[in-house]
Amino acid sequence: MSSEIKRNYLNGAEAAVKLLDLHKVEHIFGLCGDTSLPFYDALHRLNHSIKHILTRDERSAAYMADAYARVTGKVGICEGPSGGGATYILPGVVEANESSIGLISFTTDVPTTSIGHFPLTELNQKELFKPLTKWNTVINKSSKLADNIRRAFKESTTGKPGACHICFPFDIQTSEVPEKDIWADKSYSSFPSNPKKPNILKVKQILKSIYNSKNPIIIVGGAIKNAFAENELKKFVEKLNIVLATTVTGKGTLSDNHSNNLGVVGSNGGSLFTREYLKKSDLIIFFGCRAGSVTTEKWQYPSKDKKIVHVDIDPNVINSNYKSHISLVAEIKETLKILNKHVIKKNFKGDKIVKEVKKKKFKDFNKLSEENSGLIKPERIVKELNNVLPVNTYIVVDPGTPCPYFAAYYNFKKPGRYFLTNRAHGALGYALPAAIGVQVGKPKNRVVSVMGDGSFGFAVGELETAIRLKLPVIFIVISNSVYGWIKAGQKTKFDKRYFSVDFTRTDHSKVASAFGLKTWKVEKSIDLNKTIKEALNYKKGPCLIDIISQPLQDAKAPVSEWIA
Ligand SMILES: Cc1ncc(C[n+]2csc(CCOP(=O)(O)OP(=O)(O)O)c2C)c(N)n1
Ligand SMILES: [Mg+2]
Repeated sequence: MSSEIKRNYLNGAEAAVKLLDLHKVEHIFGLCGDTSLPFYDALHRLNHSIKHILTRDERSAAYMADAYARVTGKVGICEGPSGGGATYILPGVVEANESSIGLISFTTDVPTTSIGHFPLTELNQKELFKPLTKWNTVINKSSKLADNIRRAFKESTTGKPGACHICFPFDIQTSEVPEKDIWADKSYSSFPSNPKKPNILKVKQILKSIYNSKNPIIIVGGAIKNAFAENELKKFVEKLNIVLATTVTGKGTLSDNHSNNLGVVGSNGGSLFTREYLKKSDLIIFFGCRAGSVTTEKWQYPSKDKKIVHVDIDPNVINSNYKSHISLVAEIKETLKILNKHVIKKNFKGDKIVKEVKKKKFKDFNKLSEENSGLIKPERIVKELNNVLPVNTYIVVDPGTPCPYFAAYYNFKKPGRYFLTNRAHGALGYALPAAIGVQVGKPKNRVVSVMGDGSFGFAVGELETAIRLKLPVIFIVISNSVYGWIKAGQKTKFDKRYFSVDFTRTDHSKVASAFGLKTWKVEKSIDLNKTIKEALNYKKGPCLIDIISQPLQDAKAPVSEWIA
């Protein structure tokens, strides 16, 4: 029996485990390290309801926690050790923070007493994470541990949700923490919590401004899905029969076949026809949307002279890109509830407008998706998945070919969080680990991860995690042996001076087979439908379909601007 177990007090590592358990944490994604040993030992020995998901890279742990949080609404928890663990975990922490996703990243560290004496893995974690998180701390006294953990839950879920970071030095993990410190406010275990109510006068002004407009359009970002406010939005849209558009992140807030849903606008997944309607609009209503470069095609559409109404929980977003005629800083679900209380029935003919735009938008897509000759077109991949996948399937997509194609053309038949992608940084290698996070959070649903071959290279190691956990994720690789998005940028803006963008073709099906996955390689369009059906019927564990595809730079992608 170790000396640890003979102690008659609670140490920091045990206190942390108990506090996480009290905050209703059920899953932690992470990777072990020397400085994390007391924490792992506490997880091993104590009675709790937390499952630790061992990952093969801390970057994946953070992406998994991010995606898990996106689909469950619970705070995602990831962890990694000092030094390399802390630097590797960063991309997912940043992605969550900038996407307003509640996440806490725990990293461990060398003992506080060794700082400044060149211990292996020494790193100023406080300064590293500070600009990249909503709140962060290095716990330097065990008496502060419980307060710090409670604060991280509160910060990550209130106001504009975001990512927090706690650094947990080795000696803090082994020091005494008083039992009386162990309590939790469970209202901070999911986000958004303590939502800010809107100013009623502003709500009435917004309604008046909508009634006075002729061609209004609502553009929503990810906030409505994050707040589980899809029904409130639907009610509001239907009462006005107004056109609704979304950012890429907001895709699926209303079902794609809802008669008022114009779909995604912007340079990545928008179309000339969605842009045309935006040009005609005389009032743009942004709900929970940053109006960033992609949504607005670099702030061209809507043009700067349009009348703008902007509602967001983050005051920094308002008036940053557009001068608002009315602005409101409030939580979006609360705002929609009050809007619905006061709104009167109007008819802006949104259903008719959307029908016409969609007819034009899908014309080329439908034709291309039916072609059987040549390399498999991205349009065909979207069409076959649309035809075969059940309505409550989660789809996680990477940048490159997947993002614009699924944003523009995938038809989510149910509203909600079924579409995930990393639009804060758009870093390659998100969809593979994120799909694992989704599957852990939603074990009863099917999850499909669609990635470029570039992204596959970033994340392939995590196939082992999927097989170890027997997660029935369907991985799809769009194999074109090129960083296609960048090659398309060279084609359109640098006069086809192709440079350092092509790579050799990997046999992704063989690689995945070596990890133990069931795999298929598809080279002909006519084989795609039956292969996806087979993958769907395979439920024993993860599987992978390697699709030899038309390179993005040769395709007719719904992208108006390749250089973000
Ligand atoms: C970490 C990271 N590095 C570089 C980029 C820039 N980038 C954007 S798209 C892209 C190419 C994507 O290639 P691939 O995954 O093969 O998809 P394809 O475009 O070929 O469909 C690159 C390199 C990025 N988004 N993320
Ligand atoms: Mg590629």
